[in-house]
Amino acid sequence: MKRSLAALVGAAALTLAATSASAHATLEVGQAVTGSYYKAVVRIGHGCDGQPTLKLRVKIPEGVSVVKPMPKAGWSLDIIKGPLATPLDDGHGGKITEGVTEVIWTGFLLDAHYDEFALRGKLPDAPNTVLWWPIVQECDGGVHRWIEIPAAGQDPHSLKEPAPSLKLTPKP
Ligand SMILES: [Cu+2]
Repeated sequence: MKRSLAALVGAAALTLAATSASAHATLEVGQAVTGSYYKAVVRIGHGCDGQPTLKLRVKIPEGVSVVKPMPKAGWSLDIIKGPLATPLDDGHGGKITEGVTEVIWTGFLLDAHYDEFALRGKLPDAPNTVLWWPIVQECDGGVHRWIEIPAAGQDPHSLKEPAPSLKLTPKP
């Protein structure tokens, strides 16, 4: 009796983990070659406690440059620019000191529906590091802040609202 209950609880925990991983705000592709152009596709699996999503704010990780969001029918697009913490080489002997720091989509997405939001950018040359993409999902009467970053050694799955991560792999 005790054993079967434990097995049941274990199975339930597994189901929960699988559900939350697919339901959070996540990146379609979680790893990419360092220094390459990367298409970030943010997947939104649900609203906030059943409420529809009205706004999505995606913070661009430091070092990601030449960011261009992909326009989306039914959604307006705002691009926030700011000074870069680390100026980047522009490839023509100069420095890029300003860049896109945040992309904001405003529209409407029912909790019952699923959608994807895309942008493209050039990744920094930092192999074997992880870039975190904090996302704030604003709903009609609620908010999800997908901004939690695990501490060293902490299991990201233990976080309630984890930021999506992108692993940079070495150049082939
Ligand atoms: Cu979720």
